[in-house]
Amino acid sequence: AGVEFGDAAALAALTEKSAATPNRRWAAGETRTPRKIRSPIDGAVIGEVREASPADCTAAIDRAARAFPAWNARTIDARAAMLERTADAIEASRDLLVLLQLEGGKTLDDAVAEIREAVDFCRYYAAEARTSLTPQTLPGPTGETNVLRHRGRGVFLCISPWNFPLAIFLGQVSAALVAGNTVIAKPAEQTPLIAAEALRLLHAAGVPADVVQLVAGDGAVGASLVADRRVAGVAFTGSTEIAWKINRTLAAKNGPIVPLIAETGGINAMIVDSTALPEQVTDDVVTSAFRSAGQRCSALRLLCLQADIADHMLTMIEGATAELKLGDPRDASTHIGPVIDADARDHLARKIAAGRLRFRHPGKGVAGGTYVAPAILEIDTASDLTEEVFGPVLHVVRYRAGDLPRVIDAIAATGYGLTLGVHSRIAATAEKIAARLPHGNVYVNRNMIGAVVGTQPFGGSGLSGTGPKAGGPAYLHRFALEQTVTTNTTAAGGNASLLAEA
Ligand code: UN1
Repeated sequence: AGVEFGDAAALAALTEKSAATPNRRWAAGETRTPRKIRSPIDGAVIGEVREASPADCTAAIDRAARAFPAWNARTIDARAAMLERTADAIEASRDLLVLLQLEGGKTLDDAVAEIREAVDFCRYYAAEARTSLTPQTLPGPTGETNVLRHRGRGVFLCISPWNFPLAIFLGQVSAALVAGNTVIAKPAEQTPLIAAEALRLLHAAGVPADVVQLVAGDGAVGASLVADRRVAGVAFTGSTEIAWKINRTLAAKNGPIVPLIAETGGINAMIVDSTALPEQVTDDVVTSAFRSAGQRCSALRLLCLQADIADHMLTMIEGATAELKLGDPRDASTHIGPVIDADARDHLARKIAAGRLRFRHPGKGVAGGTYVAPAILEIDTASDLTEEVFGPVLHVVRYRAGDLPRVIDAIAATGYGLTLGVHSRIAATAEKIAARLPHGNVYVNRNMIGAVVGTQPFGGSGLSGTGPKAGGPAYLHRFALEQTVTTNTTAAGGNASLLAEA
């Protein structure tokens, strides 16, 4: 049987909606010479972006800083209502679906799932703000009141990745906005058009233009934004290397000590012992490693198979992988579309060429596009995989039952701690493995991707990031300034003449 990736009902509902705006010219950004954006599907030019200069960055932060006091003074309810209106608009937008495919190279299933996730982020943070960001009176001695309240920090910088150009972009931005911050959003240079369309919907929902601004550009633009002393916090999703750079730039300012919320990569492992159910393992491995062409930070990278079932499992996994359809993601029957660009494709080709190839999918993709056929590489020990390979490339290692502790140690030694999978019919085995590793999301007897907002808070530790988890109750608090107000309520405290003398 083939592998089912998607929600057919959701897909049908979306495609019944109004047609996408015909012949629309997509554009993002305001200044500079336009740069053409090409689709990873076939290389066709789909729009253009005008990227920011250093002066544009400064001017955008000026406007955001001026807009902050009034935005911060709005009620949480008013800000939350704008996110909810944005969520409604995203659900109704056919253009976003089109752009997720054209610019992001997403399959229909992935594009629909991403729209769902973006909507969930907006609604979840709106609801969370209404409950957890409202002032709280804390218990204390008589004669005083203690109120803990949350306000915005100032200008928040949101730097988002190309692999979830809508959901992560809006997740960061909506959390920062509802907490009272004004926002400079710097989308990945590969996907500015989707970000521009999301921004348009935020503005249409009532968020003032200077309160959330898009600054398009490459890493140099991001670096100049991070270096500005007025930046009161940074939310970043992307590579561990860039998170290090951001950390260094923030520290080198010798300025205010501001929060960095970083969500980075992983060498995500799944351990499969000989008690696991082979059909379930097959489905979950193929989904975790190859859905979204493996371009998720949560994706399975290192499959650890107990030696006595390894050959049987690999035969099943290879059979299921061979059934996946690689090709134009606009075709509803396609499972795997392109990788994001030629650099990614060439990097992955080098990694596959350098490895010990066990299996290669026969697909080619569409001419002019950037496709990578799924590959399975074998390695001798778990510690042989030392870097994240971001694409449809799965590394497999065999272990003997007595060697499980060494496998766990090797996974710990990567320094990453994002997702971890365990397939075992013995509950104690899963618990033992999870207890010895610092991973932020542990998946037992299921696939390892697609964390649900509000249900499976997502994020890791160590080289995988700082937390707090996106889509979880602690996330918003990191965007907020906490202020504890203690007031003397005795006669002395209420005596205005005493205050005047002080
Ligand atoms: C990422 O790929 O950058 O659970 C993070 C998941 C997604 C991963 C998002 N939330 O698959």
